[in-house]
Amino acid sequence: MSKYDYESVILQFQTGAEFVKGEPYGGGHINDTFKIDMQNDDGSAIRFILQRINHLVFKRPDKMMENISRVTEHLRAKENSAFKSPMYLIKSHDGGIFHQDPNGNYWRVYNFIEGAATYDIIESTEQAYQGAKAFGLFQLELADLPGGELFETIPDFHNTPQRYKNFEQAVIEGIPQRINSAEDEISQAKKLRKFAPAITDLLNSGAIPARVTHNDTKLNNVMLDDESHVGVCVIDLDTLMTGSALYDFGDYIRTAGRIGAEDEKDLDKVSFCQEMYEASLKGYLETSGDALNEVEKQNLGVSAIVITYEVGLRFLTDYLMGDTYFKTKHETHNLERARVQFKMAREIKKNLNSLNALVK
Ligand code: ADP
Ligand code: GN1
Ligand code: MG
Repeated sequence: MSKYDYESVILQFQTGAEFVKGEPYGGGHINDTFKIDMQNDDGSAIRFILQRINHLVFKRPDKMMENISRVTEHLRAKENSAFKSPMYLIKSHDGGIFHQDPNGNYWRVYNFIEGAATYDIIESTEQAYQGAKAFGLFQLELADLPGGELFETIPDFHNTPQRYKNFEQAVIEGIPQRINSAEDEISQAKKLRKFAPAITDLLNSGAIPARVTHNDTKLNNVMLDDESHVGVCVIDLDTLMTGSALYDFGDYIRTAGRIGAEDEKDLDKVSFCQEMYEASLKGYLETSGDALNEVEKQNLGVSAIVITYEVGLRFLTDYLMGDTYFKTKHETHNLERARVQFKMAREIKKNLNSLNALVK
């Protein structure tokens, strides 16, 4: 039984249907997601996604929801678009785009995307290709988002050098026993340090442009059609803000280019797969390719190292600091996740020359 009363929360929204049941859903590390089954007046079934926004991570849920509303409306309003996103926010009874309960929790509701699924682990090159295509199209469709810059939902989110500093701080201020037990991972993190500024330096020098980006383009944030495998919806729009396309491409590779789970304990089961990379690159370039500048294209391979490393640093930092950010299922969960990222970063690095050769 969840500690939340889904029924009273969902009744705050204009679903037009009766509550039947609710249950926790999905494998996200940040928000609490629930699948809510309801019934229309005519007896037909309808489902919704109800989410409790993690307001410790997103300090201005109201501003974040404005971003999401702007983006979902923009994507839905597009004429002749190659990517008309089917996801929209259900308004609350007072016309708002979220609801705050008496305990201070922030809630939102989306229509449930039927006939499609997300994958935590890649299963085929077809999936890798289709997911990358969807993220590429999504990126293209946001290039003409009206209304000025999006609110920065998490400052310095992809500031990898800053993530490195936070890690260094955690090695000083973290839980002493955890620092001792993570000696090996701390040393791995230090060895990859030169990759930290690779993308931010390019952004700061103006060699690559800042764009409206998704910033959390992991494989399980794109829904693929159950039959055709086509990417039908990009989800998890919380971190949409100004950023670099390189972080988005790289984060997709971090997850779609990986054989094995993000938290696999047995590192022998984890590897980087160049075939998955090639399929992803193809999908991404077919869609976003023309919009990228030469420097972006030349740095697609390295971007996968940078973000994989960045996420490894974040998992390790969270482990050292006592698991205050990512949801964990056991004591060493974040440490195991960090190990997988560092192994992946090293493997991508080993293959970098051949990855770069794929982009003419
Ligand atoms: P988190 O920020 O915690 O990662 P997500 O927004 O990614 O949360 O949602 C968690 C999971 O819930 C997704 O991986 C997906 O499987 C499922 N999900 C989210 N939104 C929808 C939707 N509109 N329709 C169907 N499934 C969804
Ligand atoms: C989190 O929300 P979710 O599970 O899709 C995190 C990402 C990390 C990812 C690692 C807001 O993504 O930045 O890359 O975990 N999201 C946030 O799997 O911090
Ligand atoms: Mg997610």
